[in-house]
Amino acid sequence: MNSSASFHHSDAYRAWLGYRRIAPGERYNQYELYSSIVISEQDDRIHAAATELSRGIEGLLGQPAPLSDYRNGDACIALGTFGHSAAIDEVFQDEALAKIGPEGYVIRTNSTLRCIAIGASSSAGIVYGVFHLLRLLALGIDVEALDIAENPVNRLRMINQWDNMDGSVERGYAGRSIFFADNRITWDSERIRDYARLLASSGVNAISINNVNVHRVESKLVTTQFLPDVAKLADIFRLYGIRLFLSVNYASPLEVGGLSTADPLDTTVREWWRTQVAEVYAAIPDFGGLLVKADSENRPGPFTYGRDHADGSNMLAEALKPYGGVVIWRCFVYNCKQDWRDRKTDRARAAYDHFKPLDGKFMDNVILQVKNGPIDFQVREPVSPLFGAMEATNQMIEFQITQEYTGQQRHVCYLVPQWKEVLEFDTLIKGDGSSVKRVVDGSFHGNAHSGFAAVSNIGDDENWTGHLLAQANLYGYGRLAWNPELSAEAIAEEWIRLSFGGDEQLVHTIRDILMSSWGIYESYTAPLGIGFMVNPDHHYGPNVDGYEYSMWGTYHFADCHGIGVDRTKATGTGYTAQYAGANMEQYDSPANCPDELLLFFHHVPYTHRLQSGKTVIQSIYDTHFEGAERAEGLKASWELLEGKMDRELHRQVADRLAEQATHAREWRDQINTYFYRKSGIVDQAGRLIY
Ligand code: GCV
Repeated sequence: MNSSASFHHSDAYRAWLGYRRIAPGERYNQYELYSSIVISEQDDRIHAAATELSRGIEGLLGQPAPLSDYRNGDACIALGTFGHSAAIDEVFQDEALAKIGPEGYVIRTNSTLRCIAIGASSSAGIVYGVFHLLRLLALGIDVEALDIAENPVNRLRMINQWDNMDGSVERGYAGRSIFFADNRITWDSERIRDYARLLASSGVNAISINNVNVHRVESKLVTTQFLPDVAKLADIFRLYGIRLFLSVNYASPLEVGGLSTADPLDTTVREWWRTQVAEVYAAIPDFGGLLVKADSENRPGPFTYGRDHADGSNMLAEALKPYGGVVIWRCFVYNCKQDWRDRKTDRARAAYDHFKPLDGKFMDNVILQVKNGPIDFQVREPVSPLFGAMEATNQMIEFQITQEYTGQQRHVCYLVPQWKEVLEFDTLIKGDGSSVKRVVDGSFHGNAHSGFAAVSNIGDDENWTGHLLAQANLYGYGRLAWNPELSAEAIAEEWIRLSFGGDEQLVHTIRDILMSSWGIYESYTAPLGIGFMVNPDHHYGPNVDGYEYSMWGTYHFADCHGIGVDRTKATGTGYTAQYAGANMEQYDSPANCPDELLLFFHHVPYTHRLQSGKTVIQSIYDTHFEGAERAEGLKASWELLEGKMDRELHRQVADRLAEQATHAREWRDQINTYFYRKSGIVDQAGRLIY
């Protein structure tokens, strides 16, 4: 049993599904009218949706919403799939329904019938529709004349857990795994169900439950030893429209299959995977598929056998194909230890160099999962040039909700603005309008599969995410995957109102904190696109030369002459050539490169003038001072909210913001001192000589 069970009823635990009581008055009276729920289908998922609705209404109105039979003229909320429910078919008789896809829904108020109807073509659509209606009620929206039709923009909206079966979570900052302990699957089914509710309410429809670094014990998840328990997890997620996936170790045939090879072209290996996949589908008929990290960071892969990643992934795809499953193959493939005396080898180039030549060689149920940037979830990176560059290959984007390099949930860093910037980036691959969001929604190249994945930020902490404000990233990810057109600000505001209520000062204060947080974090840590500067292994900074994969020097090449990585075509690693047209030209030129990425693309003297007019060294200095000051400001803003929420909640965030402010000063002082010395602008005694 999970240790956090006793916390189940706290506000922090309920997160954005708190359904707090609304005050008596106009809205209360309006909502009260619709407090009985009608369903006419025997379907577990529709029942789960009705239970959610009833629970939500009870929270909001203080009285339960009973399930009742449909009687024309009785006010109700009716849920059902088209063609299977009298109430639904009475309300929805128009053409618009043809536009509702497999997970879409329509919500409509029919004042004659005194009914709010949620209709969909599948039970999953009903789940999403119910969460949408509950959101409206919790936000106090008028429901007298609703007419809403929604379809998700992205087909796959996936969460990747990096949970290990020993109960630890790789890059987890919110406690232990809620899925595993002591090399077994744990049975806090209430907590897992609540996680499924949180995910479904934001729009997520897929989850891989184990770390992409798959150890021997997790390799057995696809075997009969663990499949019965995995199937129970799949049952919980299925209720909320979420399909279960597993990460697999490429060397499983060796590790747990007793074979002498994992060569993808070996017939016994292929047969072994076919058998395992058949066993998985016997246990979980709607299993989503397999997620693979291969030939990366010491993980095994097809390279061991002289095969490429198309050979490797197609072997698994073939086994999954008869069941409609997919292989999600990560493109995070690079040489771990870089010898920085060699200034041509470049980790940033690796994904494109490995995968672009394989375009067209992957089966149609393989999806390449590409990290948003070419390095590794830094606070600022350019967008990976691989997006859109493979016309005949399915691609999806990978974000990191867990804040590995963005404050580890000890600092507030609302990441939705960063993700929005990535999605809006125009790759220019087919001229204007070739945005990343169109590549990952599949419309750009007309792909069969595509979508979003992100590394989760939850654990068994009472509030799920360690830092309470980090819940906004989990919520925001799901909302953005459902609809990338939503603004970061609108998502933040929605999350705040749902989580804390509608006090306007509170809403504005928290929104400002969230919206400024990414920029603040960037400015006191690693501005100008410099990246890393964190301690080895745990990746919490500051440590200018700490990055563990640089041999013989620093990642950023800072010496007395200059700083930054030369990735230009003429004199550098040639990485800029992976971008199309004007993007390539802009990044290749130190004069035109955006300031925020200058040191990612160029090695320049400290006296180089940025587009802002400042020199690089002055900018580093000022930015760190401003960042630390603004971090202090976040703490002060939060103080003003004392008394506006539960004391414990307030204190928890106040403590983290205080730690952040202290730590921001530490970053400021270490980074500024380091570069001042390095640049020769101060001597060892700290005296200015410039
Ligand atoms: C799961 C980074 C992280 C690793 C992670 C890896 C990946 O390198 O530090 O913990 O491994 O990314 O995405 O596979």
